[in-house]
Amino acid sequence: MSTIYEGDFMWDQQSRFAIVVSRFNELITDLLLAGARATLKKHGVPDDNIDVARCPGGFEVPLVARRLAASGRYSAVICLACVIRGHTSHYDHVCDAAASGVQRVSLDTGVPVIFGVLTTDSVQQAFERAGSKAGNRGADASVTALEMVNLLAQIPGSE
Ligand code: INI
Repeated sequence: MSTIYEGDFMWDQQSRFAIVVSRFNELITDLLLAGARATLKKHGVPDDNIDVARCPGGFEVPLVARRLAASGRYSAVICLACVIRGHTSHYDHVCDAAASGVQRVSLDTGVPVIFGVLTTDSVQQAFERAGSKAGNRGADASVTALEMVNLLAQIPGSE
């Protein structure tokens, strides 16, 4: 008999969520944070079950996420940052470090660590993805976190 595992967005009372948010491009990351919080709240997660850690930039996000994920306190860690392309290769280094770091933390700890990091060519593109015409990547990250927690709880051996 075959099994299909698929998470829904139900929230289990014991679940706690951590959000790591960078201060770099704070005008935008504050909007991502608001979107992430509002979406968790819409799905029934009380503020008391959401902790927030602020860090300097996207480059630092994986280390903070790792500490939070390894603490055993959180069902998922949501990572929020905003990297905007400049005139040097700095952008690429920060993006690569953030993306590979977040994925590594997730695979190393077994905790869903969600990549809600905007990587855009302009400030305008970033605002569009932080609550204006192209949705809110922070809100999307919270939906992904809820689904991943639910999905992993169904798969044997995931505890
Ligand atoms: N950090 C960001 O989160 N976004 C950026 O756009 C950015 N730019 O463009 O430089 C950025 N740089 C800082 C970096 O994340 C580190 O905080 C810094 O290099 C110290 O390690």
